[in-house]
Amino acid sequence: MDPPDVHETVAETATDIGEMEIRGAATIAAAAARALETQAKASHAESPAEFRRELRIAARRLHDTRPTAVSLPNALRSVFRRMSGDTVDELRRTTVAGARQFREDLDNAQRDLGEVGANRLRDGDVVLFHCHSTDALACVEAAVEMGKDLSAIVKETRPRNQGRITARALADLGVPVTFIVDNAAHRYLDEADHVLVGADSIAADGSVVNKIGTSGLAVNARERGVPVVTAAQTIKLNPETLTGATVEIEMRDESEVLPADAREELGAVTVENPAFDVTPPRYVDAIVTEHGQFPPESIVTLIRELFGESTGKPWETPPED
Ligand code: RUB
Repeated sequence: MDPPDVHETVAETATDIGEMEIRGAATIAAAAARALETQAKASHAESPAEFRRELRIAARRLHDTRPTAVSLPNALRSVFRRMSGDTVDELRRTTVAGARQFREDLDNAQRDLGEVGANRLRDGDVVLFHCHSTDALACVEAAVEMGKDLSAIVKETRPRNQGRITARALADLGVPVTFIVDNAAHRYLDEADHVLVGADSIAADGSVVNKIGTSGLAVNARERGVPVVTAAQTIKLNPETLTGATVEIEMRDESEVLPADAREELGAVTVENPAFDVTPPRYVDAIVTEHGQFPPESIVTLIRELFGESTGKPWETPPED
């Protein structure tokens, strides 16, 4: 049960993120910022302290939905950083403006990284995709706009089948798609010129946390000599990590893996459903961001430049104060 101060839009957004109606790191970040904006607009707080408290409760509700995509705490932190003022009206105005600015920056970053990533793709290339990443698709969209003919191999991405969303989006861009089950990826790597994936979190050592199956794909791609490119705007950089090992990997419900009857037939076995995995930096060739493309080893410098010491979680301050 949500506290009465949490606006219904915040509660609905949090539920939708948890249930993956809203999914993908960039989309989650934008939705969280929008929800804080709604909370700020609708607030009846009678004092600045009460306003801040409401925002903290809302942010905490949003934060506790999915643990892996760092874009979510980065989005919340960004809105809190821009919230300022000595009156409720000022706080409201700066929060609303901050949330809007954040979303605009997100769109611009995706567009800019798309252009950077598109320059890696040559006319006639075949690109292999895992899961559904709007950052990865932005690279293809920009390449298509540049007049390049690409084709795609898309992995189904069990258990949630995000590959279907990617296949549809690519087809809409006019890119011919071959859709494969996950287990066929190794065979099709021989036909691919690039593996292009997104990220939920990138650790300071350049480890890429992304949809489960990314690491196996990257290891196989390295063995076949196919470059692995991660498209990730800098909101995906995780300022609180040294290696991806410290990022919490979300474990989701077993019902996503097996329908109830099949689960019952299996009987006394454990079913696990990790949503993400960590690809060590040695299997990643380039990380494409809105600031250019980087080898994984130089991500630490970018994190220092962009985040400095700002890694706190303002929404964790007790709401009572
Ligand atoms: C989505 C996923 C995507 C990243 C990047 O996982 O792993 O590759 O979030 O997406 P889920 P984007 O479907 O479990 O959320 O580039 O759109 O931010």
